[in-house]
Amino acid sequence: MPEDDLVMLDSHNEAMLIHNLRVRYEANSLYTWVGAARSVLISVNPYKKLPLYGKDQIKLHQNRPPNKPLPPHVFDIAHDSYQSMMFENKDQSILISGESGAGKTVCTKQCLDFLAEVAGSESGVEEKIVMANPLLEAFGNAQTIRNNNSSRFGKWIEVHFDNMERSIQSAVIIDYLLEKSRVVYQQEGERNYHVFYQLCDSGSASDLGLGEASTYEYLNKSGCYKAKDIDDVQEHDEVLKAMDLLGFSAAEKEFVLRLTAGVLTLGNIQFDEKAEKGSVTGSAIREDGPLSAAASFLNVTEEDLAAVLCYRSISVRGKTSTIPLDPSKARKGCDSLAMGVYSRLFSFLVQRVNDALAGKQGKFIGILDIFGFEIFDQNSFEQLCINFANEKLQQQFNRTTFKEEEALYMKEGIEFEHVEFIDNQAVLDLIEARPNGILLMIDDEIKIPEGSDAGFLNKIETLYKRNSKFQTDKHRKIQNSFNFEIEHYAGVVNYNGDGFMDKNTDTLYQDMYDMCASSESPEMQQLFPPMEHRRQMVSLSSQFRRSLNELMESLYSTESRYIRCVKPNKDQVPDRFQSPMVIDQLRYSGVFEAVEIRKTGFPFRLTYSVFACRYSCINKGHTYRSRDEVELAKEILSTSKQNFDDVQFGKTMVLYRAREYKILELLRNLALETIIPMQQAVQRGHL
Ligand code: AOV
Ligand code: MG
Repeated sequence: MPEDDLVMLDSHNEAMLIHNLRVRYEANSLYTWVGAARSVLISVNPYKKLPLYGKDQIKLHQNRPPNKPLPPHVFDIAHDSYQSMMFENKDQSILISGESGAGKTVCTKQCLDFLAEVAGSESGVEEKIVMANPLLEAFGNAQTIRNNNSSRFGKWIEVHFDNMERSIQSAVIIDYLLEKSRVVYQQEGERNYHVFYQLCDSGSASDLGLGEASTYEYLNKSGCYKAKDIDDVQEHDEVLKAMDLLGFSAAEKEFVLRLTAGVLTLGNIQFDEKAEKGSVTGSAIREDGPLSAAASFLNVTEEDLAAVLCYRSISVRGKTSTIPLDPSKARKGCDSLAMGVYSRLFSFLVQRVNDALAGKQGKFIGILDIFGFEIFDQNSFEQLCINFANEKLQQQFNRTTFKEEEALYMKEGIEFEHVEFIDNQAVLDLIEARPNGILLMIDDEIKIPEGSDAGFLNKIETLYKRNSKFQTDKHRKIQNSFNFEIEHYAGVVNYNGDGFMDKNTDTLYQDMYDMCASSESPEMQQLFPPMEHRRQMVSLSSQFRRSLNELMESLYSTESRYIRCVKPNKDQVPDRFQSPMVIDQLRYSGVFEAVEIRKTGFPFRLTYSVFACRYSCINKGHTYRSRDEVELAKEILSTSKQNFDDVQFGKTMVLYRAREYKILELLRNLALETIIPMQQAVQRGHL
């Protein structure tokens, strides 16, 4: 019989843990606890619809009778968070992790559905929280080879409650690292963001004068137009509905759709070589059609748009001059305009959603749906940021789990074996320590005029050649490669530093920014505020470090629960459990360590009164003499004639491990089997 808690297994080697998960998965039991504290839940993606969700199931989990255990469920995590928030009056967090396609976003929605159903609100804000999803997913999700609805941004949703009524009052969404490059390029078999296909396929196409998806350069390179199981037309209706519900004005809705069309059209502008003064190669725009369409969508003049695409102002020692761009530079610039506009549009949407969800703030439950650890064949700047975030979260997980356990044992004054702290501070220092952490070094490099990827690499190579967590690629000297390796907690990742500088510079060229800011559209002015001091370099790494540090600070002040999502196979199909893949994922997410921590500690703890209440029945016919509650617990155990030598008696509770728990439960069940019929007999009046 598979255990619904991995800590309860007699043997804790990896093979046993995986076997247990496999047997459960085959019986459609997706969820498994790691420890009786119910703070870590494993969820294996079934890739098929199971009758485990919906209002009835929410009710069932909400009102579960205490003595009738249900199998572990994602709703338990939401339920326990809600209960703890109410009874302990403490902010809560649910941290959901796992690789692409493991089910993080689905889990997030299920937790939100549970809270919306159970807590509700007076203002209807819970419906808006749920409806923010189709809107943000249209603009921030795309079909990838790993997931047909892959979130290309991380998000933290804080749901705030009324401290008295416990109903939902407001919510805040914070987004992290939207993948901008997808707007202009997707690899084979992947799609651009859903919204582009929605626009081309739906009624909005004729309103905007758009053609079919295949006529757009930003959509027709990857050979993929349809996403599996996604109905773009229907989703588009949802998006329009969501915008209405979230209080977008007609003008704002139109602005959002037109700007999206504008980004799409920028891809179709083509550049030809043109001779400029002094036989310099410049660019001319091949056809006016896409240019005038894009200019109209962006609400700028054709002349201004053509000028910023074909020329660039540069200032040298305070003197500004204009240089022509050759077609390849012009193309690159045009793409960066598309990415810059799109990412600002996305931030605008998040902002508008937050306006609609704003309200009084009280205690909150925060849910984090963020990209898991990534090790690809080619790893770049994005993977470094993502893996850095995962290192931070892993540290939070370890510290919280260890600290909480040890603090409790000390408080109870019991003997315990100190488990060596598995801390990944060394890697975090390598990446973020001042002044020379790798992410800070990238920032330094973009600030100097002659900064380059190679310059950055040489510097970190010299700085860290003796650091045990860092290594430059063996072939670097021979092949002049840009690769370096970092030993993350989840494994060694080989990063290719080529392009780091460009990727870290999150700034639109000044001319392009000024053009957008000069638009007469009030919404464009909101996206590109004229007063913003653009000359200051904004780096992605510094923005991300700042928002991540804020998130961590807020997480450390909450009580956390963790959902570790696992993807059972690469093919996204039901009923296929590939053990090697699962082992890797459990290792990345620290599940094996969590089992280890829980196992060496005392995962079962009951206060003396609860213990007596539950287990005094195990000695049938015994009359207890102890008055003191500690003595009573000892008497219960000693009179049972079993070996309970390892049980610990703390100041307020009895603490023990899985072995003792199983014996106690067995004795209790045996005792109840004979007691219950007697009680029933009493109720029926036979005795
Ligand atoms: P992700 O969020 O973890 O990937 P999703 O939550 O989008 O992954 O899940 C991927 C797909 O798996 C969903 O579209 C569903 O088809 C299926 N799925 C997940 N959970 C369940 C479930 N409980 N029951 C049935 N099907 C499920 V990514 O955003 O790509 O990192 O970037
Ligand atoms: Mg997702």
